[in-house]
Amino acid sequence: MSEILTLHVGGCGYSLANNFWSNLCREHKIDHEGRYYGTYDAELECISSYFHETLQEKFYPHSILVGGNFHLEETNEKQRLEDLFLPKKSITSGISNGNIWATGFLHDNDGLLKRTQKIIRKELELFENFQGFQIFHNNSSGTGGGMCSRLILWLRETFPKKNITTFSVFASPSEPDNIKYPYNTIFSLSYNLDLVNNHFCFDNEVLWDVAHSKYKIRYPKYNDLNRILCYTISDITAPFRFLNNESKKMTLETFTQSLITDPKLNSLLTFASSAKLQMKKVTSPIKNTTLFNNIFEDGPSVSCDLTKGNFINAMSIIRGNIDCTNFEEKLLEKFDQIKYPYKTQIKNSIKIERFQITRQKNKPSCLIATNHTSIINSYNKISTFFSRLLYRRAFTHYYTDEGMELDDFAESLELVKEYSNNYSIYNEILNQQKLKELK
Ligand SMILES: Nc1nc2c(ncn2[C@@H]2O[C@H](COP(=O)(O)OP(=O)(O)OP(=O)(O)O)[C@@H](O)[C@H]2O)c(=O)[nH]1
Ligand SMILES: [Mg+2]
Repeated sequence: MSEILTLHVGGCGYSLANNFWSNLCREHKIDHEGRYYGTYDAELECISSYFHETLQEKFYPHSILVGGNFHLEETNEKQRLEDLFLPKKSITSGISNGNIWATGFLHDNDGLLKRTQKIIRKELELFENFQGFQIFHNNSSGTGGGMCSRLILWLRETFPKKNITTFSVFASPSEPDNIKYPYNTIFSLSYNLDLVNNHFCFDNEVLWDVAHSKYKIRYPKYNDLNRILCYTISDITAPFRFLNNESKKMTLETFTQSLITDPKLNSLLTFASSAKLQMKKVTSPIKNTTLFNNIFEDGPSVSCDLTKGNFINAMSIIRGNIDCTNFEEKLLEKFDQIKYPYKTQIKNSIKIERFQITRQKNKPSCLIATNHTSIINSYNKISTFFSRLLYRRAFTHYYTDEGMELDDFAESLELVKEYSNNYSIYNEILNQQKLKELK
């Protein structure tokens, strides 16, 4: 037993719960009433990381839903999710924080934070060997941004030794109803980066592009983006839910150690095997060459220019029954071919994990989770938007009316810039090493 508690915060976090838990139930063969219907030992071996088993032999997610107002369509899936979650684990306030980080951070509307803290403590009483938290949220809003930052602050103070991983969705500039997103995102980053162990970044704009150009969905909706995103998160969580080919289970701590060498460089991005592969009707086993050729096709999970940065660490999570002979060499070749630099360096820091159970029947997948210095392109872009808004004092009254000061804006921006600077310095060190090697 080594339990992980997932927290789904805000409208986006809640919607992601829907897709994420549907995937987990499918992979572990749990029906909507929480009953196991599978036959394969591997499905149950490590299920206690994510599911609690009751005396009646029913399985419930280790998960809490927290949010102001939910915007999930009335679908069968929603019903399925509600059946699966005990009602007391879904906490709502019925009030939106209006896309203003300050409202969520400074005011505990309807006692949402207090109620969440209480229910977290209660949930943890059920656990024997609690590992840490995984938080699903959008960091560009009032609840998923502001209230969640407050929650993370509390979690870090209350459980200083426990691992905190965030799956953070970044709003896209083209989303019309969130013009304040640069403020919200920078405020969230300025708190969270310092407090969490792993910060996985996903960009709504990138997800939209993949849905549109690869899945051929003309007008992708959030549910389409969430489906793609949760495929990735299912793969990221596979090492905690299944034994690998060497019959070992990974903990949040060992996962973090593999990817984060310095706690100040804790942002991660992913490459997932292409959407094209997921759409393909499988009649015969997919060859590993097809898998390799597809790994980088959809690009990284945030928009950044990888050719200008360096890999720090990478982990490859391969699922399905495929021939992995010389996988490492082929992967390195691929890195080299597409001019993602630093072949020799990545060779020393890539970890490969293999699992038999796939996300979907007969569909192998490969995910690369990596700590790459170019992640800061994305932070720098948002910082620039933030500075432009602040220069004009645009929308600042939404925040000052809630109790924030203008100095807080500058301070948050400075903290994020400092963080980015850590990555720049490290990038420069790696460039120097590369030059030395070439000489
Ligand atoms: N990928 C994805 N993004 C979403 C989804 N729902 C909302 N978003 C994004 O999240 C941003 C904030 O929306 P919400 O998550 O509803 O905000 P909230 O956390 O509930 O916060 P408040 O509404 O301010 O209380 C939006 O501008 C979108 O960028 C979703 O289901 N999937
Ligand atoms: Mg909302």
